[in-house]
Amino acid sequence: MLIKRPSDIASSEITPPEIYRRRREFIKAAAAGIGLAGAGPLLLGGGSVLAETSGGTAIPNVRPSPFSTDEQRTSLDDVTHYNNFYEFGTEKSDPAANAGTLKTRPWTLVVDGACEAPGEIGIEDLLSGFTQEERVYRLRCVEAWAMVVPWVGFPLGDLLRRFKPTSKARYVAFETLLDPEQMPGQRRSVLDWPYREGLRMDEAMHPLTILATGLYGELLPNQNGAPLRLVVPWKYGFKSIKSIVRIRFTEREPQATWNMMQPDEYGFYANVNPAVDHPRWSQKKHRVIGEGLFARKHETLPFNGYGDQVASLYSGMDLRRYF
Ligand SMILES: Nc1nc2c(c(=O)[nH]1)N[C@H]1C(S)=C(S)[C@@H](COP(=O)(O)O)O[C@H]1N2
Ligand SMILES: [Mo]
Repeated sequence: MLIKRPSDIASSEITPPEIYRRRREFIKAAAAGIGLAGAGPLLLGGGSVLAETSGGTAIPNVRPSPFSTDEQRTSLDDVTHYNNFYEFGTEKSDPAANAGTLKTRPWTLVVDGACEAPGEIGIEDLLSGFTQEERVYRLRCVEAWAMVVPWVGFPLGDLLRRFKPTSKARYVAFETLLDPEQMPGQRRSVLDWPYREGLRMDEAMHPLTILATGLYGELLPNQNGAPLRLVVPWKYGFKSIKSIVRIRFTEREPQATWNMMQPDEYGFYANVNPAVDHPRWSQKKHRVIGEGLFARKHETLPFNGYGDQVASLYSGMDLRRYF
């Protein structure tokens, strides 16, 4: 994500992902060269570096999902070091460096609003009470880069049904933790905290929409939104709200952070649509991080390739207006 004020434009936003990545590899190699290689588990053979804040805990009994893409997966190193999580800084490298201050246990999710059974549920019950599946999804950011990530999680709809939404529940609103002690980025007013997102009820209940608890078979690293984040594969990455503490059923369209900040750039629907350009970028193609600067760009497909499953949700809607 990117906001318009030039002073806020992070250099990693303007640096093409591949160049940014090489710079990191160069720094790693240089560090190894001056003798840090013996310094401990941080630098592993093959150049893979574990996230400084990674959970590193395997999630048991993860089931593969037929919804997964078989595209080549982005390396764990890239997935955990090229992040957007403004609560920990606006540079892509900031979340990996800074998210260690987030405490993910205990963690309670509150579910309320237009439902018959409002309540709370702890992260341990979310992990043990729902079948954890591996879903390999491509997450495409609005700035035209994407990653292919083996998420672990479960359908959001399975959770929502337990709280018995009423007929007034037309939308679902999500909120990230608000705690400037743990999330130092919240001490600056770059965004109107807490980070917020929303889905229409049918989007939230769609079987492709998951709450992720992990990636690459392990609990989510903090920088990827531990302990619980949303992943909606046919929408732009910014819909994937991280470190969720509250879900609320609403009658009206809820506020969504980037939509509030820049309504002409980031629509509420955020459906990946190659036919509708972002005011500052073409949406027709994208790069997958890790494939190399000279790799052919990928054609962006409507709804990020999930049109067969989700296009019907939007029939009759003008997707230029509701972008
Ligand atoms: N709370 C919170 N959630 C967030 C963001 C953020 O800044 N804060 N950034 C969003 C954006 S713009 C993207 S592209 C994805 C990035 O997820 P990743 O770092 O796991 O790739 O997280 C989304 N969720
Ligand atoms: Mo994004």
